[in-house]
Amino acid sequence: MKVAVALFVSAASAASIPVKRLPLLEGLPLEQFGGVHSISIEDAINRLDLVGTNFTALPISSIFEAVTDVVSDVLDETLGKLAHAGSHKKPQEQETQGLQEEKVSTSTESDSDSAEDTEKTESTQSTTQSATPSTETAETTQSPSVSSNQTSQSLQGTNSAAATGECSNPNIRFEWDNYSASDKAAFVDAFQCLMKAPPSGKFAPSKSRFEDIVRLHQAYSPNIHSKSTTQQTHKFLLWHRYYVWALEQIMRDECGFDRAFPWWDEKKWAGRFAQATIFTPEYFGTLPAPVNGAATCVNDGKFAGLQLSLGPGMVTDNMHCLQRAVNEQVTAQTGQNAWDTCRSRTSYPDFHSCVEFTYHAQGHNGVGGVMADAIASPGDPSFFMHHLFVDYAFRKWQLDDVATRTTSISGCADNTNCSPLTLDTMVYVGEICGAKCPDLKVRDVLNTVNGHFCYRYDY
Ligand SMILES: [Cu+2]
Repeated sequence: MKVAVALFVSAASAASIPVKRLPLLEGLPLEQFGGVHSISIEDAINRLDLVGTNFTALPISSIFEAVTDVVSDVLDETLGKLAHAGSHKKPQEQETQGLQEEKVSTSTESDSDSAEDTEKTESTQSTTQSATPSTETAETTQSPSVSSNQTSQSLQGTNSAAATGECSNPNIRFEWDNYSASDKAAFVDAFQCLMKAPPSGKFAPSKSRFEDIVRLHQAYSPNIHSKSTTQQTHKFLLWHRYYVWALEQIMRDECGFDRAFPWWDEKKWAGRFAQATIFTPEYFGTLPAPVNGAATCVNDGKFAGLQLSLGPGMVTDNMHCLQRAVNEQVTAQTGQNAWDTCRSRTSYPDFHSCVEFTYHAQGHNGVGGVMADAIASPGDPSFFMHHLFVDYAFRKWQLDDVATRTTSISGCADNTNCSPLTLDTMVYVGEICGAKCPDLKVRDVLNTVNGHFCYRYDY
């Protein structure tokens, strides 16, 4: 026994010595997460309205000086770190970045076509394209009971500009509170499955298949988020739509997830996220407050004790716990008022800016900790519930003028020079779900029931 005690003491002493990759069981200081760039809804109204849709013509005006450009700072800092890390030989990291750059010039339509063929072959559902008139505005609630029987996503329609019809049998995403307990459990179990699965090797230095998905967002984040209200990319909504859909395919194909997908009606929990029915010990774990200026590790729920190696920011190989730090004053800004304000915007760039900088950002920052990191936030699985809500918002806004908003696009394709965003602008998710995730054009991801996707929401 004495030997055993001595060993124990020895181990405890060793634990007090900083060792690389030692799991960090305490939360990190809040400032390490930076914060997702946000402005108040009043600012959105007063400031973004002044910008209008012509972002390129607007000089950097003093009206924006009061806006804290957190994301820009974080990106500058972390990109600096990445460049620095690159000099330390991080070949995989550079490869991921290089992959994206390279694809700008090498991707072809035929890639997408061949992927589509593959998808059609694999699909368990009919993939004939419906020629019936649009019924999108009549999306209605259906019984959640069908959710348990839905099969894997079918890819319907075509990737060409000629696609006009809707897919015939879209998957339905059910609001969390309309989703059965069995479906909820299966959904969080699918995340666990990905966390236990080995990394593919294509998204190094991720440590699991789940972290592959985090790494994709981390590596691409400079290109898919606006830097500030004056340096925007309006790819954000489109890219995240594809990203969340890619998660769905991975869960289905690699973890046997065979249910409908959920979405989260976040606006009904504004100001009380900690009471939301996703943040419970059965599912995503509770939503703790910060302690002494640091986030708090999540110690209950299906992801209790989860250790992440990616983040904050662009940092890799940095083990830390899944952590949160709720701020209900911030979550209070994600409610109906913000929803209505953004939904009333008539141009895509205006709607996009409103969402990205208001309730999108405040949903991230309000959960806090990992979620308040603009770059590595997918490490908290609740990221996907938040972005399912953002995609729901995008879809609802599109349905308000479906003929226009599912067939046309405008705004900036990048957050430096504002090259025009067009239907032919490419959207990449690093082929993270294999042949189902080819490089696509905006036209392929603009509609959820036509093009590359075939899903809709329960209401
Ligand atoms: Cu993002």
